[in-house]
Amino acid sequence: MQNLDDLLRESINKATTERGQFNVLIAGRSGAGKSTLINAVFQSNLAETGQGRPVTKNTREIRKEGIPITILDTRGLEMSAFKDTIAELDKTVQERCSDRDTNRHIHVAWICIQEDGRRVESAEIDLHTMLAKHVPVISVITKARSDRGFKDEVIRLLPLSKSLVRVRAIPEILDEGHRLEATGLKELIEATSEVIPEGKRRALAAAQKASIDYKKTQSQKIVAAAATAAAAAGASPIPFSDAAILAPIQIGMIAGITSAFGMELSKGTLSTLVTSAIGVGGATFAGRTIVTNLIKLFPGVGTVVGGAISAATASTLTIALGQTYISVLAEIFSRDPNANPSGDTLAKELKRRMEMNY
Ligand SMILES: Nc1nc2c(ncn2[C@@H]2O[C@H](COP(=O)(O)OP(=O)(O)OP(=O)(O)O)[C@@H](O)[C@H]2O)c(=O)[nH]1
Ligand SMILES: [Mg+2]
Repeated sequence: MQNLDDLLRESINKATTERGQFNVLIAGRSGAGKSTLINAVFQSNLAETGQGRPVTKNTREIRKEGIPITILDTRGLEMSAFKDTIAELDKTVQERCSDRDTNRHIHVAWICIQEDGRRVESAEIDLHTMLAKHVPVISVITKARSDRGFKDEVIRLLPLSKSLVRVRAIPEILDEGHRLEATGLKELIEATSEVIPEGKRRALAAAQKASIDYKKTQSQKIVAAAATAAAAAGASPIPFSDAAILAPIQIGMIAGITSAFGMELSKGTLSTLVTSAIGVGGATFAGRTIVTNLIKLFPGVGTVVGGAISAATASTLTIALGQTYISVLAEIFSRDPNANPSGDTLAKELKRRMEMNY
């Protein structure tokens, strides 16, 4: 018997620690579209979060409680003193990247250049050379509309960039009433994901709102790990009384997915989900409750033989629960990237789908 309250708290701490913190440096001339891009890609209109804390003369640090990202917003490239801006930034980036805590590192830099200017200045070239010494750099062509060879020009002038992405952060209405949709934001997330450490991808998934698919992909890794753990737990058939081992695995999985989707992970939310969807409740619980309830909910996925479930059933139950929960969240956030569903709403929908699908 384990205390449910402790288990919820432990699961939340673990999910939050494993998700970590993702940090991006966004640089570009004034008016290049940095703030617009930040608001289009990340949760919660981050660029409007006050003025941010100044880090150097031209760099502000933007962050918001509950969102696992820090943005270093750098300006001043258009000024004649841009070399000072770059030298100051060099020191800051170097300092942060040598910190023992990887949550302090800068994990990627986006250099924003607007397409209609069709110019790459020496400030941008120098900045990209400096940054590439410390972090992966991605060239971002903003306000994309018609390339006319500009992309190749940027690739030629900023050769140390790992990739280049053309984006249109906000839809554009052309003269004839024709509408150009926002574009390139998902590609920017994918390109970013490729150059950052695996351990930072969950934080990226959580902080961004441009790609629901990316939230799903990162969550699926959590399900796969939980399924492996569940199978190991069931490798010697689990008698019900020992199945308490499954509860922490599944509660941890639900906590992990919730945080990978970027939702606030309160004990209340997690408790509601766990209580009503998997039928664990009260101050203490026995493993048998969770297994019995899950088998009732997923009658198609496993059997109980002589009071024990097999490794296959343990992992199938875990996968069914995880995938169903991902589908609930994906649908809610596809409809509204800024959604903030309550634990109650999630629990009801999770239960409904489990009963419907299995
Ligand atoms: N059409 C179109 N306009 C954009 C796009 N991105 C930004 N803009 C516009 O460009 C202008 C400047 O954008 P900001 O996001 O404020 O630029 P910034 O880089 O943050 O500028 P500073 O904060 O001054 O350094 C605003 O009027 C935006 O609406 C885009 O993708 N398409
Ligand atoms: Mg701005």
